[in-house]
Amino acid sequence: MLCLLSAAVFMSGCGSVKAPEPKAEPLEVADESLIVVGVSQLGSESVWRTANSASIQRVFTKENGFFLNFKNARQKQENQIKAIRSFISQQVDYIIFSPVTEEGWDTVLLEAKEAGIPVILMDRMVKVEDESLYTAWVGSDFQEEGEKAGQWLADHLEKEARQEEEIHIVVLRGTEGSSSTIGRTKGFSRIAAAQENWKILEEGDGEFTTAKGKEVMENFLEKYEDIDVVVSQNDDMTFGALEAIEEAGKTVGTDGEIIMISFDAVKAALEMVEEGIINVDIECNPEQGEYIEEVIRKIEQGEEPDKLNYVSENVFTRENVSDFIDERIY
Ligand code: GYE
Repeated sequence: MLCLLSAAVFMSGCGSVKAPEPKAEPLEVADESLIVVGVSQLGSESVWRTANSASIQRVFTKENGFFLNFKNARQKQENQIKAIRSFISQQVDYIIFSPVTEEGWDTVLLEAKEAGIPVILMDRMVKVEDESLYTAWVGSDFQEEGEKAGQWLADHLEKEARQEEEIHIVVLRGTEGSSSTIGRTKGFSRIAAAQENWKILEEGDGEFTTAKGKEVMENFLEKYEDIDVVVSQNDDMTFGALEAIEEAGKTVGTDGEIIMISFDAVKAALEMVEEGIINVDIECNPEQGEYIEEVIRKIEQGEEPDKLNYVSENVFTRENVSDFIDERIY
């Protein structure tokens, strides 16, 4: 009976409750030769994210042969799902999106696949049963970034002959459930686990924002008298943490009490590396527009693009940073 009912209501097989078919309403694109791309950006929480969006907007222009429909999901997965569904109903040529968290995409990606629209993931990954639900991914090796941070710290402490001392570490994590948080945490923890004298006091959710980074850091400073290292999973949280540390009357950086490790390497942070305020910044490259364009060009030529496309990245300390600051546009 239930089966009959659901069949009648959803006009589909028993047990597979499907969203109603969206009405096809293709975008009015004046120039038929343009490749139409729908982009769902996850938000604008950080300087990195703004640079990532700018990179997309720079590449997917009419002059370059594209029609861009860009939507900002303001950190909400439901907004991203809505955006993707609207791209499907507009019959765009490609869907590009940066998934706010890894889980929960199977259904909407299946809808895109059934509509025959290739999906290119940008920056973060999805966790899906069927890898054919996306065509390609462009982004960073987050676990490697976390390992680079850990390795830098291990080398630094060795240089300072602090291997015998108990090293107290706090970690400011980014958005829960996002690939960047998962990978950076895993990578750093892997290195930390092999160091007998490292003690991770606590990890807190700073949501990749300056305001939250500051709040979590204030909390850590109240709780722990002796913090040696702050690992902050993006520059925005680092900016907030630095304010909290200054207000608590502690010092940071190459000549200070607290070692600051950051991720992203946006210009304002690189300037702090140069000044010795941040000890090391693990670069995460937001300039992904060209990489995605290359994936699309390949598909257009009937070639199969690589499934995983890693962007190139560096590690910045006071020793090498000066050569890179001037060319930084974000
Ligand atoms: O590090 C952070 C942003 O997923 C790599 O998201 C991205 C991260 C980036 O908000 O600043």
